[in-house]
Amino acid sequence: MSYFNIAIECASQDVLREIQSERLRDIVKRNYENVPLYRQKLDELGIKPEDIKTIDDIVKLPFTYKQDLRDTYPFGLMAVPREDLVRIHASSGTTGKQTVVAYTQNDIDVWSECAARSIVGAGGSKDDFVHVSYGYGLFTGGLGLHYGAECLGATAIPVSSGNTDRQIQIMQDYGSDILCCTPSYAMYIGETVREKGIDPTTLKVRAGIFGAEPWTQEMRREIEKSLAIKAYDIYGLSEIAGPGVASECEEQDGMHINEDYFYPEIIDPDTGERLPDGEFGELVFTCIGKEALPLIRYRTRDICSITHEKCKCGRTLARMSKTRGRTDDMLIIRGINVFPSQIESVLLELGMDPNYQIIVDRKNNLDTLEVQVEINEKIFSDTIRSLEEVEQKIAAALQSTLSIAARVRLLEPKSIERSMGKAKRVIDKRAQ
Ligand code: DLL
Repeated sequence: MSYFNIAIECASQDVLREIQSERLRDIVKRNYENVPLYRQKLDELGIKPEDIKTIDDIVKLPFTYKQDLRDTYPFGLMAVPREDLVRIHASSGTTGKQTVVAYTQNDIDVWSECAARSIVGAGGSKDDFVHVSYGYGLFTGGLGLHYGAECLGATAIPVSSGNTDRQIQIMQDYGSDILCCTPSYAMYIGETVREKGIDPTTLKVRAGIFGAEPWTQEMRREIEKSLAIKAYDIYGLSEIAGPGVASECEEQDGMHINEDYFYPEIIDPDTGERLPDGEFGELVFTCIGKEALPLIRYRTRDICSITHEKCKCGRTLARMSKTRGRTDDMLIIRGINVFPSQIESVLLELGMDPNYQIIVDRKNNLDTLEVQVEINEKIFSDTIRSLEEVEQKIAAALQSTLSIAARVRLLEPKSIERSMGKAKRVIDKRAQ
């Protein structure tokens, strides 16, 4: 088993707590002194930086919301002078104003180390070619993994997203060892490899580091099969750092959170109360090691659970589960909570490919749910069943999982647009 920074990744809880406490004291003080919004929030609660002594005191601190970043757009929450910033990124958010984030040189170094830990966690080493097909630009995916690869001493191939034929050509010609992209793009690359008649085992690539959007265990199996690799999940968000906030090790049993820099909590999104290990709730991060934007108790809106149990890989860093969606992507259909990931699980379990779209509408004051999914060769070759029967079977499975009726429409292969970045699965016409 290899680690990038064994002293931290396998540290005892006491050592970690010591680091976390010291860094928390530091960022609370710096935020109080340099960021008007934090001074105001703390003053309103009657809290002074001296009141924060250990990491357990974190519960006394106020939350930070995406709206706070929007209200202070673009640079109002920075805790350092403008000239100390060396990099800007922005959220890929599709609604509202973008949120802008910035980094000092030290922040970039911290983030790069975290991304390097992720690559090692996925079995990578300095001898590998790391093929980066996340987009480069304001989105953190491309540059995040790129700097992680360089920090490790591996060789980054900055392909960026798009031009799938060229991606495959480069994989073949250069011998890429590790592929980094969104899981939906990995599916598409796998599909293209198959269409070109290339045997995936002839490609050198052995692992993939896929994230930036939710994906299910079923989708992992599909990707692993189509590219003959092991597929690892990586989590991050621009407000906190970018890819590498957490990622899977070779056990593929939860994503290790780099909690020496990003202190995690799970809370009940309605009451703000902290929840124990194992319970699902909203993930909240405090950027305890950052200089430019050391956010305090940032509400990610991602829903997951955390465990502090030691992993079989030897790492002691807490692990987060795959996300179950976001508090804001949960659909409420006829009063019932529906997560797109539940629909994806049902489809994949029934042998469909993850090429689907969820369309929610309102007709005669009643919410409607339609799931469109492409037929694939497996279904085609199954001559015993008519397509109508397949639709009915999927509808019945959705009804039993979601407790809500859905109309299922099978579409021709390739009729749903493929995504090279984050896939857009849900079209909610009620909001338009
Ligand atoms: O998506 C950073 C990233 C890039 C992560 C490349 C992993 C790989 P944002 O564009 O700010 O940053 O979007 C952050 O994406 O709050 C989650 O809702 C979602 N997300 C990111 N990674 C995962 C994942 C990047 N592994 C938002 N599983 C987050 C589920 C994820 N959702």
